[in-house]
Amino acid sequence: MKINTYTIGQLLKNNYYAFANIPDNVLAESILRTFSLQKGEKIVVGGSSKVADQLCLVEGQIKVEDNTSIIQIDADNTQPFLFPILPETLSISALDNSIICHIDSQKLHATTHAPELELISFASCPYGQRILITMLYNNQPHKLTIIEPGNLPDWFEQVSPLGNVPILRVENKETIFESSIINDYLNQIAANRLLPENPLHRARCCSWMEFCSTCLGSFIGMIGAKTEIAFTEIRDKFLKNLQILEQQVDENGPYFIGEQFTLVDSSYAPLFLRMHHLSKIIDFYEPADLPKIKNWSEKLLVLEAVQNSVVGDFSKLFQNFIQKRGQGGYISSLCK
Ligand SMILES: N[C@@H](CCC(=O)N[C@@H](CS)C(=O)NCC(=O)O)C(=O)O
Repeated sequence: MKINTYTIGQLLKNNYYAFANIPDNVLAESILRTFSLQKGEKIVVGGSSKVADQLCLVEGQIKVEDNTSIIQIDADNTQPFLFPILPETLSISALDNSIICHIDSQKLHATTHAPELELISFASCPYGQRILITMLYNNQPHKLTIIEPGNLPDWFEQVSPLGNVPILRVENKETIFESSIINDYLNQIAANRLLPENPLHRARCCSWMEFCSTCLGSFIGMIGAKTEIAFTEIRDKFLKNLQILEQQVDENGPYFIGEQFTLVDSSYAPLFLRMHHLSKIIDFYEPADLPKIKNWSEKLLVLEAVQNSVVGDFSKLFQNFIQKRGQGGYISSLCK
């Protein structure tokens, strides 16, 4: 009998995904996300038929090959493959013995040792919201500590060298700052990989995440503008950047790079949410001029992870933000 040893990477390269003994409580969706499954990719499912059924539900997106009978799980490997306990290796063979593979689970090892995470942020902070979206999308257990600008706790200075939020406290000792670095860390420790593997594609995503920070800076500048003229000037610059972004968004969506949700999406969702709310106060742009961004934004704003990343009533939060940040400014004058 021919025995091939595959690593996850090799399986991916061969367009094969193998899942074994998946417990019923694992959602098919999290499997799809974990492996960033794309249209037409082959998938072999063993174990829970309920999960296999769920995967069949997304047929059309995913081609499910003979979902339970094609593989036979080694009798020794009765542990769930994905969560919560990963065996060091897992042997899978087809009934006709045409495929035997040992999957190296090292890449997924992180899921068994999830560190304790605490996000420290302001309720209104879009950079903190990025982190929250990433954690919610990845189903990463976390504690959320909301602090107030202008009323910072004594310990804050110790954990935030730049005096900014968000801050991620790990295992109640190490702290990390800067939202893109935090997101990158979360992505590395999660089973889900919210960035492409290809280094160039990955770097491209990181570039556009940086671009988002510039857009957010302009957006906050619009809120703070003292006069209508100052507002219009910043608005024009902001819209010019959105036009540049529009060219970069995948033609078919639904996400920035296409079918895979990435950190680019968790970065822009807070901006789109704020744009949506500012539009209720002032007609500051025409969504039809940015059709790809319009579709992308609509898709993001209905995602559960995005909706649950809002702390309290966002309308009120945004109004308060305008009153504080934009005190005496043009936008705040429109709210009275
Ligand atoms: N580049 C930083 C920007 C973070 C930032 O600007 N945070 C704001 C809140 S949204 C902040 O903490 N400002 C200090 C303050 O308001 O006291 C990141 O991406 O994490």
